[in-house]
Amino acid sequence: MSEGGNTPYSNSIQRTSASIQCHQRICKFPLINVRGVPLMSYIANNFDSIWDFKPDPSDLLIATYPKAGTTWAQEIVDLLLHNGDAEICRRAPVTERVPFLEIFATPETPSGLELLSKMDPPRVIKTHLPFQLVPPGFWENKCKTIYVARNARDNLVSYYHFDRMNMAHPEPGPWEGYIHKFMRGELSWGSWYEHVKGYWKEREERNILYLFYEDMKENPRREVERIMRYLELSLADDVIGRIVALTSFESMKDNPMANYTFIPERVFVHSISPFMRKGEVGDWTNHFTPEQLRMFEEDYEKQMDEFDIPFRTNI
Ligand code: PPS
Repeated sequence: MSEGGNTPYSNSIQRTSASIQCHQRICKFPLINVRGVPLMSYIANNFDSIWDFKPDPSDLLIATYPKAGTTWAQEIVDLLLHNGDAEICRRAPVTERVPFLEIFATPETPSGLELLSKMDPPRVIKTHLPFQLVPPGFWENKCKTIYVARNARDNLVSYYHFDRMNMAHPEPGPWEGYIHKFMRGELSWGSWYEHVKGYWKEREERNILYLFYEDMKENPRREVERIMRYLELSLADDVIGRIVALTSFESMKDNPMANYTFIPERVFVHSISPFMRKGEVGDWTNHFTPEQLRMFEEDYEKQMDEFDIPFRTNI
């Protein structure tokens, strides 16, 4: 993105003094604020072209805060759109079947925009952008949007382990400090609190299907059927059953087109923490000390004050 250009975000970009740190051809990108949202520099510096993306009205957006259940939703949707055909849904890695809107090219992968330019609509598109940074074309064209939200405690734990294993992400540092970065909204893609609230506020006006990871764990069939109805599909009972089985944590962990082992090991180091790590509700209990939990909850009440979003930390 050119600084000072005539775009909605030109004046809101703040260059950080941090530089890109590269080790063995893997680059850790500094975070740059775009309208107050920290994004990795390769996203922030290309934000103009992301903002200008013009979806087709038939395109479907899957939006999430990182680590909230994106890949799970992507896999469910792809299977629903292909009548539960497991072979077709193994045609390519999930990153190619469902391009990641704001991801820019690395030596290993093309950018999301490049992939999208080569696909005919209807396309399924992934984003982690908070509501206010989603290209306005999605709302102008009334694109269907599925949002998956996950309770803050488990979302934080999952993000922590992901930042440990993803060599392109900023260093997570120790757990104790990471909690504070999460609470202050300093991680890539910004504040979890603002993210979940942003889509919640807009869900009725924009016809957003707002799902919860915990509901998907509790009763996957019910949630798969909910997505099916939203997509205006009607699949046979046995096909729905197959989709539920194919998108269980165990099946997806074994699926090389969904489990992110297709990313080179020097970028995603699964031996540090696998992408398909635990897939549970309540793993936060293994991470928070009583004191950390007290502090986190006190802050949570303040940040979520006027919002009554029905998150569950246990099922
Ligand atoms: S990303 O990188 O933001 O796209 O990651 P995302 O897919 O949103 O989140 C990864 C976490 O989701 C868990 N996961 C699942 N849980 C239950 N069932 C299924 N099928 C499933 N697929 C992915 C994955 O294990 C990560 O959570 P944690 O808690 O780290 O295990």
